[in-house]
Amino acid sequence: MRTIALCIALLLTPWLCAAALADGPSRDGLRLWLDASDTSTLEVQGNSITRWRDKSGAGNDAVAAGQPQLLPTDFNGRAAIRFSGRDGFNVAAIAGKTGPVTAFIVSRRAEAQAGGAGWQRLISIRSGDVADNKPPNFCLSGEAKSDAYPPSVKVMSKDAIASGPVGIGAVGGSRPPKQGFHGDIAEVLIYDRGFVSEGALRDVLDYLAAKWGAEVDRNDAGWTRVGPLGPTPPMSNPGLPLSDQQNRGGWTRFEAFSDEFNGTALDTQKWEPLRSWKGRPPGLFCASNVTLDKGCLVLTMRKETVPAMKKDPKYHDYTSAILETIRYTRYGYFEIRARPMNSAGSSSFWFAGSAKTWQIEIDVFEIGAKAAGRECAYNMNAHVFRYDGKDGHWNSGGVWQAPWRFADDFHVYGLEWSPQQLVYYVDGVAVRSLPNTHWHQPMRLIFDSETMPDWFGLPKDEDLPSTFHIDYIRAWKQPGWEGAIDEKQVEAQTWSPLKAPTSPTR
Ligand SMILES: [Ca+2]
Repeated sequence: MRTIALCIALLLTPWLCAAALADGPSRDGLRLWLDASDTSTLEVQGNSITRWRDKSGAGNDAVAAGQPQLLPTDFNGRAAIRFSGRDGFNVAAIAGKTGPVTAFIVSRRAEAQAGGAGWQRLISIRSGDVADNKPPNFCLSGEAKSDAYPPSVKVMSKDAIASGPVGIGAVGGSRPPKQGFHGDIAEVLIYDRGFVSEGALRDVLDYLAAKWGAEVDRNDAGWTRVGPLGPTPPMSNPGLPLSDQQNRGGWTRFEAFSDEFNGTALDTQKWEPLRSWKGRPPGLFCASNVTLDKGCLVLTMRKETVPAMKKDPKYHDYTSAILETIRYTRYGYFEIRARPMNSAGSSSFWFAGSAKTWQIEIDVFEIGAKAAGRECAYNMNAHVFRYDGKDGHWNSGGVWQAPWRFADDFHVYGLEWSPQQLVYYVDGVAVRSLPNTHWHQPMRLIFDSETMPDWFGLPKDEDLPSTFHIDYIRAWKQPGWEGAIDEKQVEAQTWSPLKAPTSPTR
C-alpha cells in the first residue's frame, strides 16, 4: 500500500518527485554509484567516455575499455552511455572480502541494437579463473537473448560474493571487453549488503524508475532476505505468532488447523495420510511412516521395499510420508516448530488446492537438509498450475541461505497468507515477501517428505531412516477470513477470480 501511495504521489505532485530524486538512493553500504545524468562525473575525449567517476564516496572510479559513447540528452531527457558490444568499464574490487552484494542498473536496448551475441553482461564481478556466472562470482545480464527491451531497472541480490574486479557492460576485469553489452546504460548502484525489507528495496527501485522513466524488471517479484536473520524475537506468548508477539495484526487462534501433536494418536478429524497422491518416485508414501513421538509429529523416510510397490514399478527402494488436513482454508498465519530430516530426502511444509478451473500451491519450505550444497537453502515458492481452465506453470520463488544447517536443530517457520501479501518467516523474522497476486483460493495444509532425485539427489543409505520432526502447528486468522472449508464447497463456490499469470516460468 505504501508503494501505491508513493506512485500516486509521484504522478500527481512533481515537487514530491523532485524531492525524492534530490535525496537520491540509500548511501548505507553503497560502494559504487555511477550516474551518467551527472555529466560532471564523465571524462570525455571526443565523444568517447574514458572515465566514469564514482559518486559513492568510495573512490571506485570506472575506467573505460573500448569506446563507450556519450548520449547527451537521449535517456528520459538525461545523459546516458552507449555501448557497442565491444565496450565496457573496469572497476577495481569494491569489497575487501567475500560477502553480500546488491546491484541495481538502469539500461535499455533499442531495436537497432538488438540481435547481437546472447548473454551480454550489464554487471559482472569475477575473482580468479571461475566464470562470472558461477559462485562466488556475480553477473547480471541484459536479457537471455539479445532482444530489444524498454528502459528497465534491474536488481539482483546475492550472498557470499567474492571480492574481485567489477565490469560494467562487460565481464569483470576483461580487456578487451568480453560478452560486451549492446545498448545504453544510465545508472549503476552496487551495495555490499542485502536489503532488510521489500520496502527498503522499493525505495531504491522507485528512485531509479522515476528518474529514468524506466520499468522495474525483477526476474523474481518480491523480496528475499540476504544474509543472517539478525536479532530474533523471544517467544513470550505461545498464543501469538512469533513475529507478532504484541498482536498488532489482531490474530485469533484458528484451532481447526492447529495441533500440538502431544497426544498418542493423530487427530483423524483434522488429518489424513495418503489423501491425494502416492509420492514422488521412487519414494512411496506409507501411512506407517507417519507417527507421533515425544510430543512431535514424525515423518520418516526409509530404505525398504514394500509389497505395495509391486503395483507400480516406478516406486522402489524408498518409503516416505505425507500428512494433509482433511479440510481446506484460505488466508491465515501458520507457524510450525520443526527439524527437517538429516538426509537428502525433502522436508516440506506446503499448501495445495485445485478445482476444475484452477490449481494453486504455496510452498512455505522445501528443504533438502543433507542434499549436497543445499544444506542451508530455504526454498520458498508460490505456484499457479492452472487458471481459467488452462494448464500452465507460473512460479514466484526465492531462496534464503541460512547461516546454519537446518537439520541441526529445531527452528520456528511461519507463513502469513493474507489477501494482500505472502510473508515467509524463520524464527519470527521475515525472510521473503511478495504481493498476493494469485493465491486467493482455498488450500489444504500438507507436511511431507519426498525423494527428489532431480533436485536433492537420492538419500545415502547410511542416512536412512531419517526423520522430519514437527513439534506443533499453530494457526491464526484475522476478522472476516474464512475458517475451515469442506472440500465440496471448494468446487461449488466461486472464489475471487484467479488472475492470469503474466509470464510463465520453467
Ligand atoms: Ca508438541
